[in-house]
Amino acid sequence: MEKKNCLILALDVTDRENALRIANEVSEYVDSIKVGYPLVLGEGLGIVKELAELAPVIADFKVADIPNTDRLICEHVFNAGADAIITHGFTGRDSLDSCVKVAEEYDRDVYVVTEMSHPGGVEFFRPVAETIAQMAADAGATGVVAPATRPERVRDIRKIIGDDLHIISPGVGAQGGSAADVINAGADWVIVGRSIYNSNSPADAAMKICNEMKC
Ligand code: O7M
Repeated sequence: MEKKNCLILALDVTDRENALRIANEVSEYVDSIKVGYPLVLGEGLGIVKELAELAPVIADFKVADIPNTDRLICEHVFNAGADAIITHGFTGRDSLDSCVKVAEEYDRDVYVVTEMSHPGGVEFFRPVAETIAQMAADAGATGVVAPATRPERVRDIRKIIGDDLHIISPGVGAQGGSAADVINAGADWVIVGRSIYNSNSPADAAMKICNEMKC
């Protein structure tokens, strides 16, 4: 993903019409559009191809299965036109290797969740976040997902992965995180959903976040 605005839109609306309207309005401010279960379960995987005409699509399916099932999921998602996939890491190195291998075959990206941004994200993820981050680096993933609600954790995870891997960071706005703070802590991109798609003017909301970050 090319870094221009350091902003990824989390497009968690559930219908095609709203999705395309919002994506069109904000496309000049975002480097990528993250699509996950809410929209794909609402409209089908075909929405990925439509959105990919506006910006590269990150498929957020938090893939977490055995290597063979992960492979099948990644193949479907890349064939549908996604530029990147998000996987979990707690399923282990063989599962992650399977996703990275498919991504290499398709020349696409893989991001691995380290620690989640919501309050419950500290319960099970906190003790293993660094280990998952190290595994993502060792496996040749493109980057990791780390919480904008805890910039200090982004700093910790950056120390583990060094400068070669990217950090994409959700939790800005609706979850209380600050875009500028987490970029200063070492994130490459922020992932923002509700603060943009629930705004009366998604374009203005996206522009404001870009201005805050001065990326
Ligand atoms: O800005 P929001 O809170 O409306 O949306 C944040 C998006 O990021 C939403 O799509 C979440 O599913 C996602 N997300 C988190 O909020 N926290 C995480 O720890 C991880 C993700 C995510 O994108 O995982 C890949």
